[in-house]
Amino acid sequence: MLKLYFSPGACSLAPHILLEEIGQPYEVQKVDLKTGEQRSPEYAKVNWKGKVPALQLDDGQILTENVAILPYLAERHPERGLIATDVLGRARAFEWLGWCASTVHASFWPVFRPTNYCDEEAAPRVKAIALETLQRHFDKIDELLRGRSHPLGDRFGVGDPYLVVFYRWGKAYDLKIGDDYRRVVAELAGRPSVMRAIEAERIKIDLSA
Ligand SMILES: N[C@@H](CCC(=O)N[C@@H](CS)C(=O)NCC(=O)O)C(=O)O
Repeated sequence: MLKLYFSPGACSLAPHILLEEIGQPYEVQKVDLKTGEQRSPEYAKVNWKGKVPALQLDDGQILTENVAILPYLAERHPERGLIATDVLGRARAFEWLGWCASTVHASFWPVFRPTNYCDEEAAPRVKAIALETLQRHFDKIDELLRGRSHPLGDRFGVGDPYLVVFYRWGKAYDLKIGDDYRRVVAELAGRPSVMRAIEAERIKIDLSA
């Protein structure tokens, strides 16, 4: 059985949502990022990178990185139609997931832990600059969602769960969320798979303006 190593509200929420969408039995194991469990010798045996998500496959192998885990889950269940099957459609999915993981997510790092990038004195400024960059990413996401409900195609799929992850983080740091981005997250928040993953992680989606 698949097993997802996750931390509540972390980027591991994206595969958690997808696993719920797929609807096959799976296990979860919480990794407490607040106490540094991700850096423990036990967790290093699971994922030497010290990060969530990590997905344990049926044969015990571990798969890491959302850009790998999300398409893997989607393509394991072609019957769910969670990812395009044509060459360009798949490339579009990787294009979106790559931007989410390597640009949007990475832009949060200096917000979460500015002192990884500078000394204490410069930290507030580094964080403020990162938030300005993130606001531009959020404005772009809002623009991309104008007149549509999904980042890829016209149905829920591999590209949607990241929207929930970033929205929650953006709200926590008072980023301005555009009307279209909020509308799409409100739609996602009403989806049973999203509701179940949110409930399982004991977190919330604040849809207030
Ligand atoms: N490149 C990885 C990034 C994973 C990542 O940054 N996970 C964060 C949570 S959102 C984490 O585990 N952080 C723990 C730490 O840095 O100590 C992916 O996209 O899956």
